[in-house]
Amino acid sequence: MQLYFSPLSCSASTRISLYEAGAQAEFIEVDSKTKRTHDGRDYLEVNPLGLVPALRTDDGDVLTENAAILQYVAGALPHAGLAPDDSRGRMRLQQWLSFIGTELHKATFTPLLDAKANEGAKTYALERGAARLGYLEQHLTGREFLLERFSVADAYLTTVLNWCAATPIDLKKWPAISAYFARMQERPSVAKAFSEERRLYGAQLEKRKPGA
Ligand SMILES: N[C@@H](CCC(=O)N[C@@H](CS)C(=O)NCC(=O)O)C(=O)O
Repeated sequence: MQLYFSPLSCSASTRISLYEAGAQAEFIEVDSKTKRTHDGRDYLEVNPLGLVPALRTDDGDVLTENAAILQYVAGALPHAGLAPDDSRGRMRLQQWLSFIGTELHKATFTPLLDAKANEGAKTYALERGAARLGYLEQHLTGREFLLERFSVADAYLTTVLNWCAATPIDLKKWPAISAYFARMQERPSVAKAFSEERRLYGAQLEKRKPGA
């Protein structure tokens, strides 16, 4: 498998999932501004939307959309148990992947992290985000994971919660989410993925500095 990723973006959830499974993959870094891979290729030829992640399977198929990629990885590496194998469990997994992708990632964090979003958009996202986090807080109270055990949805949620630090969202207001995020960061897969991607993110910022 080849994973096209940008450091600390939503693609980190696939890296975490691959590490959970102890799977081998090639990680191809994409500069989200220039849309070039680290070896200078045009990423738009892989995903015309220019968005990461994209995953090239061992059969050469290119898959896009985080929720689909995460479910593909879980299915390709069944020994890791990253997705429930019963239909009810799969339905719940789909529910949480959709919630994270639409209510948190796109509706809340994208406007808060986007320099081009105006103050009105950011205020709207913060208000709606607070309600979504309140809902998540209730679900996580008394639970270790989103589902019965660690799944690709936890990998995605942990990746998204990591963006709080770059926004006005203070997770202390939601103690169950805060404790969940702290727990998840202690998982070896998450700690390894975040530490590697923090280094790559720093290097990308250095490269973008004028005169670099
Ligand atoms: N619908 C896509 C959204 C992916 C997405 O928003 N990716 C962000 C990083 S988290 C990105 O590539 N942003 C670059 C850009 O907007 O140009 C998915 O779920 O995979």
